[in-house]
Amino acid sequence: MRDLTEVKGALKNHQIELPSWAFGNSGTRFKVFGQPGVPRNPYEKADDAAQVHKYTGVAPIMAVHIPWDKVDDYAALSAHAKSNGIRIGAVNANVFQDDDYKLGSICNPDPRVRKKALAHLLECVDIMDATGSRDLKLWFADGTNYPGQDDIAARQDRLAEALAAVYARLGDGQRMLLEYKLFEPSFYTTDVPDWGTSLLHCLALGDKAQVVVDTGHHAPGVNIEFIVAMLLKSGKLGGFDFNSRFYADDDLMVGAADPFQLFRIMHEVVKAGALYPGQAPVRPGGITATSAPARPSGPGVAFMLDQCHNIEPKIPAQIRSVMNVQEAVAKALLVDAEALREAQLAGDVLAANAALMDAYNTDVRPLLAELREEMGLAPDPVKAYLAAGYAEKIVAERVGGTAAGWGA
Ligand code: RM4
Ligand code: MN
Repeated sequence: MRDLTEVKGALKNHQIELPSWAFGNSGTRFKVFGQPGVPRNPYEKADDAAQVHKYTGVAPIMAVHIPWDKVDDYAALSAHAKSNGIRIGAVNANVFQDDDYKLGSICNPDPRVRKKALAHLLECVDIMDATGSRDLKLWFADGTNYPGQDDIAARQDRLAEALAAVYARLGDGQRMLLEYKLFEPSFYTTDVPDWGTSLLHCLALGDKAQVVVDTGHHAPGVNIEFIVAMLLKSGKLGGFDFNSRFYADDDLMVGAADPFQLFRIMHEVVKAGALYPGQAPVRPGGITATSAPARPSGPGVAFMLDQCHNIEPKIPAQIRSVMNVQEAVAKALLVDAEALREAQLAGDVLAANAALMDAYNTDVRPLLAELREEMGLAPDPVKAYLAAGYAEKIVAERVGGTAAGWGA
């Protein structure tokens, strides 16, 4: 069992980034169910994100998605976020909702379309300059539906060319995060379908290019913590898009479908010292290593949520999601690293497994409640949010205008 003061210290330093789009209306391709009180613009999204931070104390960042969050003055949006105690995080590019992109964006066979998509990506870097964002998050819907539809290898060349142009535009302290996804909307090939493809491109580009692991973007049964361990070892894990899935890319609340998987992922993160910039790797013999292997230094891993709350109220769902991540992190921090390593080296299968399971089966909710009280917060964030009347206030105030929503 580790020192609880140190565990709480680590939890205070671990920050979670919220997706602006989680606060807008969303749905499936069958129906978008509107909710009263949803934001009409990115400023109101920032107001809602600030509520999540207000009650959790560990979510001071809101990612934006362009053009969904297009504003005239990004410095003003940044200042608005700041006045609410949060900041603008990753800028997510969107090259998948224009008629021109039917056959792809930067991998499209038509050079005119590729040029248009590249211009959007470069515009996103301009926005990063204005907001002070560190990360450009790139996900491409590019792919094909039918064998023979396009040349698989040629599309990779087009992809590499565009990524290189964006990479060259990045300033100091800016990064490019390349997200992979197995399938959807393309059903035969996807141009960045897996971590191998993303990693190959990132390695070719350089230090500022890193891989994003969206937990909903794998085939069923894939061992995500193995991917995480490999990316951490190579210094190429740029961030997570956390969410839960039962079947495909369900974008449900993280930790809802498989909290044990989330724990296993966070165990790899904690071990590698990647929970927050400056965290030392965990090694046997104490909390941190005295002879830790040199790790690539850098701005750290972005712990982002990428979720949609189609049927549940959005702000408390984001609060719940942050709490779910915190619970997994707390359990990962409680792993007795020394006992685990000793058992592993002794080949004691059952003791090694027990070291992990003991931590996972610990009820960390009292510890987290205590942590919140130390931070001057209510012990139960959802309850405190619901009691404060903000939900009723936005329903009353946000009348008229167009509710933000998927595609809005
Ligand atoms: C994708 C991917 C991206 C997100 C879009 C909306 O499936 O997860 O991260 O920006 O959806
Ligand atoms: Mn994602």
